[in-house]
Amino acid sequence: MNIVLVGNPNVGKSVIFNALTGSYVMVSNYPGTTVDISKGTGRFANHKFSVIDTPGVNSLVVHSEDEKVTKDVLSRGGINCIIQVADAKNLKRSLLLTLELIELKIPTVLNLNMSDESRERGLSIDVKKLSQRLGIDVVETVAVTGEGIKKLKEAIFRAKVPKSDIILSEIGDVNDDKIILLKKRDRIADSLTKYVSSISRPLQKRVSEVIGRLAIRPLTGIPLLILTLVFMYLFVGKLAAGKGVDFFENIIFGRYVNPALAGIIERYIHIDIVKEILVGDYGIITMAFTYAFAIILPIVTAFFLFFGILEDSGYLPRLTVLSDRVFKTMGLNGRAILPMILGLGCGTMATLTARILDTKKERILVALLLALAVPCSAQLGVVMGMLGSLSVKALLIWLFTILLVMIAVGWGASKIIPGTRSPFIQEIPPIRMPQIKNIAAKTLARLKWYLKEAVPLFVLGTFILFISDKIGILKWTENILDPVVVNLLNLPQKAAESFIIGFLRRDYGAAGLYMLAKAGELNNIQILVSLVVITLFVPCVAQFFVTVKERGVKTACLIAGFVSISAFLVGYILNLALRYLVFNLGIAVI
Ligand SMILES: Nc1nc2c(ncn2[C@@H]2O[C@H](COP(=O)(O)OP(=O)(O)OP(=O)(O)O)[C@@H](O)[C@H]2O)c(=O)[nH]1
Ligand SMILES: [Mg+2]
Repeated sequence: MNIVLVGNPNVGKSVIFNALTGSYVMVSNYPGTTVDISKGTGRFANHKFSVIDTPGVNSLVVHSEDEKVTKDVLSRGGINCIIQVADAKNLKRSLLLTLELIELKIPTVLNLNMSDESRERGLSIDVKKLSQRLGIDVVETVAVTGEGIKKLKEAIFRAKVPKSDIILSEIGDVNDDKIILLKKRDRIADSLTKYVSSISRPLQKRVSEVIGRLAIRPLTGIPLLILTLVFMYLFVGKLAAGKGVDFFENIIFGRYVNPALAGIIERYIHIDIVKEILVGDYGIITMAFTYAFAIILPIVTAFFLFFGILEDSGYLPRLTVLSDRVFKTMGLNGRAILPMILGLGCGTMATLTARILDTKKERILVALLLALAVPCSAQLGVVMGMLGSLSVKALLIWLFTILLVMIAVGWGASKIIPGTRSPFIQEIPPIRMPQIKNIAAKTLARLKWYLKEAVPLFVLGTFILFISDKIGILKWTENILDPVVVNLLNLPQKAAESFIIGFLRRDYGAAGLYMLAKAGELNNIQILVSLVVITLFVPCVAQFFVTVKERGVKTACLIAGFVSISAFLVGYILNLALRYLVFNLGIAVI
């Protein structure tokens, strides 16, 4: 039996998917979390069924690429049951989609999810009547607590093709400002939404609502954003990248793991070259594992935790409203901030999320800015850790430079790339208390993915360096890069290695600089310049390939080329400026 979950964005489809299949796909409190399908299998009463989770759609008349994914699934055929997951507190909008789904003539179940929130708002839905009118089962659930999931599973086996005589005006008056699909309509006698009785209840001013509103208004929203960033800096940059890394590097690895491994290798391995591959200058243990586990793992763990809380709170969609004006200068609307912020988690995933944007121009612009100016979590953590040991001034210079470059390039590119900017429509979900269970599951899923994706690349990168070093290519490449790295950027020759392996993984490159700085081979200006360059420099291999897949080879290569040149150019200018200020004017800028 093939079941497809369909519904408006952010209504809880993915939570329902997880509940039906027992697996975990990402769940976050903003529309556009799911941008591709996920498949899973579930079992109920000795029946096995396959379930597909889809990106949210507002209508089957699709606008963006993520919506197209859903439409494609629905038109592929072979579906035995559609579960339309709906937000119970937003019934009108849900029923508009139901009307479209009816046309497909596929057995359907209507799932009114989030009924806790609809109850809280004093709404009560006459499920029986609604079910009779539609001719299908209507099941209320609270996906996050599991309430009603059993009933939903039972209903799957009773799924029927809905009645087809329902007309648009039956949906009732659509005067909710959240609904953008229809203009206000007159309520007719038997409107479907009349099955909703609203018990008037004095609306409590909840703290969450107040915070939600404060986050959007510039006067309070900007200080709140700064506060959030400061928290992130303290938690990720100071605590994890400072204390956490110290602990892992010096105590766990330095005192226990490395000596133990060295002892084992000393005892059992007598071939020099193997020893060198494991614990030499470019050794898998000394370099790849130390970078991956001692430096980056504590940082990304902290970042994923912080980020998960941010995602689940419902703050991000509010940030899109706050920043709409800034994004306008870059030919984008505030919605583009979602992929950009997700890029702080992982640029590869974020490049996929650009699908939620409506026009091709916007998707190209976001792919470009993601490749250029948005550091990923691991890289950002290392950068913050290094800047944290310099000064807050250095951190601000780094931030200012990156933002300036982003806005300038965005502005310029939006003038060159043909196409239009779409109007800004953003649905704002309620502020919700993040659930520890989801944050834990999400962080674990991301860490697993990090280990699976990053560690093999770290090992590969280290091995490439090892071989290149042995046969002399490394020195040769460094010499070739000399004019740029040494003359232009005024960095030591060894920094070239970090830029080279930055191709494989951005954080790997940053970790290389971290080690260089720790060894005292970089002065303050050099640290700042190298960090700006590595932040702007090419996206990692994975992100490059995703850009190829989403935007085509030509665009991806153009982006990579442009980004590399800009990175060095900006680094060069910054280096000149900093040196002028420090040496000629004697101003202690850092
Ligand atoms: N209070 C409450 N929150 C819920 C319920 N179901 C889901 N949520 C929350 O709603 C948010 C969205 O859930 P998702 O499962 O990611 O929604 P989705 O429909 O898959 O969203 P997209 O993939 O973006 O279309 C998350 O913060 C969930 O924790 C529910 O029944 N009650
Ligand atoms: Mg989802």
